[in-house]
Amino acid sequence: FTKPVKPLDLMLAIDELTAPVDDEPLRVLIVDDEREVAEYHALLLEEAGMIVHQIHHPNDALNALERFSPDLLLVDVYMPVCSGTELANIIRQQPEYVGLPIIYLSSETDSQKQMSAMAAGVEAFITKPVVPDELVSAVRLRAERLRLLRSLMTRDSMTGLYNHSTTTDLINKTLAQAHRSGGRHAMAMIDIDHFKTVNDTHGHLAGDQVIITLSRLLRTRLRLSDTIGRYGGEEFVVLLRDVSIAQATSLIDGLRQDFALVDFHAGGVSFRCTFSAGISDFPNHPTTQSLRLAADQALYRAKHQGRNRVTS
Ligand code: GH3
Ligand code: MG
Ligand code: MG
Ligand code: MG
Repeated sequence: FTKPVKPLDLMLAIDELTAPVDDEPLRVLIVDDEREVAEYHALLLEEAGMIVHQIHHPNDALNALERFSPDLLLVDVYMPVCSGTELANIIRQQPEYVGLPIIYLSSETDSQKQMSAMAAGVEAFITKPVVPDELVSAVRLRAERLRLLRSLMTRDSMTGLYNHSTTTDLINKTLAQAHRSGGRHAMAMIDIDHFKTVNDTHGHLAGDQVIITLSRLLRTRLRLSDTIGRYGGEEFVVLLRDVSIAQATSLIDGLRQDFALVDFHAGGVSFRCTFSAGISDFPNHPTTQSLRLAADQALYRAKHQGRNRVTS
């Protein structure tokens, strides 16, 4: 489950690594009772590279929001049972969707009705029939803005990894799911060795480069389903899904060996760095806190046994 990478590759594409907006396609949920209209709008957005999910009944909206997790909602104002305005009101009451952009679609041209729709927390009003380019750019602009805001809130700007609180949230979610459906996972706490000395000897910028390189190693070698977070300054936490503690230990140990071979350069001097890691496993340790404690204790042993090693 690892992708091989040459140490040299790690130094490349730092811009890509730290770019705050990921390149996953934008996701749009369309709520419209008229199937043909929804289908046409979906087609326009899909042609622009977005992933679109359609529902035709507003009662399905909350469920679809949770399962599809869109970056934007495109809602028809006139629907039976529940109007688009009512739907926007309901959605705005859910804390997790406070920032979700909503665009109304309607043939309504009465400005008074548009105003009351905007008052329900809707971002924009587009009248049908839509001008294709206008629809696409209105959606893209707002969905990308949400992506950027989300990324600023959830990621560490230097490495692009999840920040401490997001990492904890994601691990909590993974464990809650594992409690329901089974599964074994492992946690790794990773800490760069003698990092103070790296900073003191080679300067803070060189230290930053080491942190960024290790982040890139983690991102390129672990799977998308693994959660990777920058927990503190030069400390990282990884939740590896569906692995035994033995598999996790050998995987992280492979990363340790490769990282130790990376040559860093600062002020005409080249140097190398190592890290130590501690591993714990679920369900042996059933909560984020107990996993973290066990991994921390293992890390402490790795440091005391001489560093540059992985302990469980
Ligand atoms: P050990 O092997 O025991 O982990 O030794 P250490 O020197 O790495 O110990 P410690 O964890 O106490 O030191 C961490 C240092 O990392 C202290 C801090 O100045 C530095 N640091 C934290 N965040 C950053 C950062 O973003 N950039 C740089 N350059 N240094 C950082
Ligand atoms: Mg309608
Ligand atoms: Mg350290
Ligand atoms: Mg530390």
